Parts: sequence; structure tokens; C-alpha cells
Amino acid sequence: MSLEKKDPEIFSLIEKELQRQKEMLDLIASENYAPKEILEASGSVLTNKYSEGYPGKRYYAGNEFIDKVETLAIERAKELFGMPCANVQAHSGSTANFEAYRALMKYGDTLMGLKLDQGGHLTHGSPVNFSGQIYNIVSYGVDKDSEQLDYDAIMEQAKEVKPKVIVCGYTAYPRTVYFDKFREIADACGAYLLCDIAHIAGLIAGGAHMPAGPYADVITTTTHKSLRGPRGAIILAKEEHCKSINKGVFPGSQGGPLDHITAAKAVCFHNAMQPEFREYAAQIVKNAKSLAEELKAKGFRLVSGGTDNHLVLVDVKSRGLNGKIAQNALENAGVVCNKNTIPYDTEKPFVGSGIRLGTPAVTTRGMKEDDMKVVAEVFSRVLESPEDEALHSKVKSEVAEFMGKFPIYGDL
Ligand code: DSN
Repeated sequence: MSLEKKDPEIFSLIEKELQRQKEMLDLIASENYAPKEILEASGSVLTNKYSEGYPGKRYYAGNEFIDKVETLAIERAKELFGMPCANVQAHSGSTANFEAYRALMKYGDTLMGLKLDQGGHLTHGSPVNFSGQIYNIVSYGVDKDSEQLDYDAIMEQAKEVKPKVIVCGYTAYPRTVYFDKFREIADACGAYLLCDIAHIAGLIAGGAHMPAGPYADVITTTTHKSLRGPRGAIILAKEEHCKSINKGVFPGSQGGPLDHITAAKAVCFHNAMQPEFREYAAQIVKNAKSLAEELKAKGFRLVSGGTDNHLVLVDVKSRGLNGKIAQNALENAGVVCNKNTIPYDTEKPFVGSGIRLGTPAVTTRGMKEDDMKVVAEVFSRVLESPEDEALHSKVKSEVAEFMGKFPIYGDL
């Protein structure tokens, strides 16, 4: 029996969500539209299987085909990111970081990551997260004037602190991450280098950002952001960490892997190896740069002055707003994005002085540089009148019409 007949309530909510996704302009830098083949694999009968363990060494029988699926995912991940070892069972980016830290550090060891309110992630040492509670955190920041990483200052700090692990890779940093410089820093203080490439994995896979593979000891990434795969994560590592990472994932912190998601990850890696994906990654960056220029032309101040990657961080405080007000007004006008702190923010994280915008999702829908003019115009119109509800609902209809030109999922 179909879902529609079995559970019409949930069916109808999924239908409504699909409609919302079709009509709204998604500028959330960490979101994307997984292609149909990814939905197909992740909605497959592989969800029925238990396969604790690894290919060839499972705790349950009946894993003949699951072994082949997981081996394919592992081999493709290694090839895509240029690392000798891959664990494709991590359920999420946060668990991947937890598992990677446990493989590299003892509890209480020192971890150096970027401050959360300057573009880091909760798992990079926030006091409200396990990372800030079980490791000794010494955070680094961005330079106050350039709002960019100051590699000399990080080097100095790292030499003094001597961390066991340095994390680089961010959630709200619009500039290139120079993994080679981080390698030098890690070598100078005897630290392991963990590159959390979740946001830019698709750019790296598509050749639009420098690779992390040649420099990292360990790489963690989600698979559903710019990489455009299923919701999940992987861990890549140098050979010497392979065993401890695998043991850390299973049995260290997880039980059975999600085999349907593993299959979808394998499909995602296959897609990311195709020439079209290189075009996609390049277009994400072109679109972000175009959006940045358009916003600047409309008088918005951008953190760090622009972008090198898929995201733009707009300082809305300089326009007399805060992130929360701006996010709500934009949502009412059919634009989904998120409030964000900006470096040296004086607002609380739930309010923030910034809005983070990203182009992976709109690029999947086929938008090009010229379309960013429309996006910037909508953004500007709404934020000029953040309390004008009549305007917001007018803009919402216009946005829905505009999005109709960039269909997703065709007949779905
Ligand atoms: N929640 C993700 C983001 O939006 O950047 C990070 O995990």
C-alpha cells in the first residue's frame, strides 16, 4: 500500500514540504537538493539490513551485497578525496568529528579550532558541545580588520599552546582555506591536522577549492552540503589512523551502519567524479562571487569584503538590522537563509548581526551569474522594508514565480 493511503497525514506533510522546496529561494549555505538517484538509493530496501562490522567481517549473516556496496563507497571516497583510508559509516558531521577526535586524542588533550562565533562549528570546541566539555579548548580567531584567518598569528599561538589536534574547515568563512599553511602550522607544533571540509567538500571534489587530501592527517565531511549527496558523513585518514578511526566508529560510538545511506553516498561520490560536477562546483563559486558583487553594489557590507567559495556573509547590523529580524523578513518573502554571527559580534548567537547566504542549492537549480542580480534585488527590497508585510507577501509570489523557472524533481 502506498504511503498516501497508509499514512495520509505524513504523506501530505511531505507533499507540502516538496511544494515549499519548489517555491522558496533556498540560500542556506549548507543545503542542497539531492538528485533523484540519491533519493532512490536512500529510500531502498537496504534500510532493512543489519551489518555491524566492516566488509568481510560482519556480526550478522546476509551481507554479500552490502559488503559490495560499502566497498564501492569506500573506494570511491578514497579516490575522490585522495586519502588512503575511508570510513563511510559516520552518521553525521558531529559524530564524525567525535569519532575522529577520539582516534587522535585522549580526553583532556588540547584542541585548537576556530571560535564558533567567527565561523567555526559547535564540534570545534564550543563549551555547550561535547568537544568543549571533554577536551581542553584553545580557540583561534580571525583578524579583526581583514576578518580573515591570520596564519602567522595562528602559527604563533599553536607553537605556544602545542595542541594535539588543530581543526580547520568552517561553517561561515567565505574565504579559501589554505590547508598547506595549516600543515606547516601543525608540523611546527607537532599537532595532527584535522580538516573538516563539510561546507566545501563539493568544491574540493569539483576542483573549485584547493584539496585537503595532501595536507590532512584526517578529513571529516558531511555528504549533503555542496557535495550534494545523502544526509550523512564520512571520515578519511592517513593509513596510520585507519584502524583507530574504524574502531572508533564501530564499535566505539555507533552500532549498525545505515546501509541505504552508504549506497547513496557511493552514488554521490560517483556523481562527483563526473565532468559535469566540475562545472557545477565552478558555477557555485561564480554565482557566489556574482551575488557578493551585486550585494556590495546595493550598499551591503560583506564580512571579509567578498567571497572565494560558496558563501557570502552579510553584515546586516550596518543597515540597522539584526540577523533574526532579517531572517524572518526574508522567510516571509519566500527566501530561506539563516541568521549568523559575524566576527567580533556583540549580538547573541540566536540573534546575530549577519545573514549567511550560499549558492550550492540555487546552482543545482540551474541559476547562473545573471540570476544573482534578481536574488540580490529581492534581498535588498525585503531588507529595506523589514516590517512591510504586504510587500513581503507580494515578493513571496514573485519569488515563487521566479523559482518556477528552475524546476526540481520534475514529475516528483
Ligand atoms: N548546520 C551546518 C551549517 O548550517 O553550517 C553545520 O553543521
